[in-house]
Amino acid sequence: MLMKKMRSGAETARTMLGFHLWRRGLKTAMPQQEVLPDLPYDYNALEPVISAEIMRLHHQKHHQAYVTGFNKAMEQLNSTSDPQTIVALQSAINFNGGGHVNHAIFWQNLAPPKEGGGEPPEGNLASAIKSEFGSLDKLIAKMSTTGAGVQGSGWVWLGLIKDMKRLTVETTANQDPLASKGLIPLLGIDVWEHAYYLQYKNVRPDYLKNVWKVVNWRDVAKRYDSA
Ligand code: MN3
Repeated sequence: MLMKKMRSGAETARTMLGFHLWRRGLKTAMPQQEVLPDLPYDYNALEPVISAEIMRLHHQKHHQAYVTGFNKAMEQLNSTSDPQTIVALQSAINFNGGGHVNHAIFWQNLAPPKEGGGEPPEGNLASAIKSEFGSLDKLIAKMSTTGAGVQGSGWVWLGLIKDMKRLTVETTANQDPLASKGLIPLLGIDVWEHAYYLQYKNVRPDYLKNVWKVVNWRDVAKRYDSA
């Protein structure tokens, strides 16, 4: 009898707590917070192409800052109905949200050589590259030249024009995602100085010459096949 009473007391408490949380949830209905995704390899796994120091800072500081900035802006967005405030928040959302999206792709686009980094693509993607650019080497040359020419901070991309099923090389400024050009991102190379400066100093073309040794074409091909 006593046991039954205790259990029912605990049940009541749980129910009340649930109701309380449910009410709080209604009041502050908020999208789930974004979190920094883990790297799929160790910080030093891309050496000597990209140093552990760069990878650690790039992931723990830069990517984390985009995640934090995006969450903060979304929190502010969800706690206001003032149009001026909402409009003013858009650039923070685009910049930080774009940075989060772009880096999440970038980490997957890379792999240590012992896990397939630098190995040429096979299958449908290999055929598509050959028919669009002539050869993988020509695509690499085109992306390297295009990436070196990005003024200031930005990205060079291999993207897909979905309705035509055609590949294209494009750039985006700052943290604009490739989707802002209506394209599907397959491979993105970060050409912000923070991606290479500690190791390559001002010589961005050297970074762009070496980065291909750690490009994960298997991941790029998977994105192509599932697009
Ligand atoms: Mn970056």
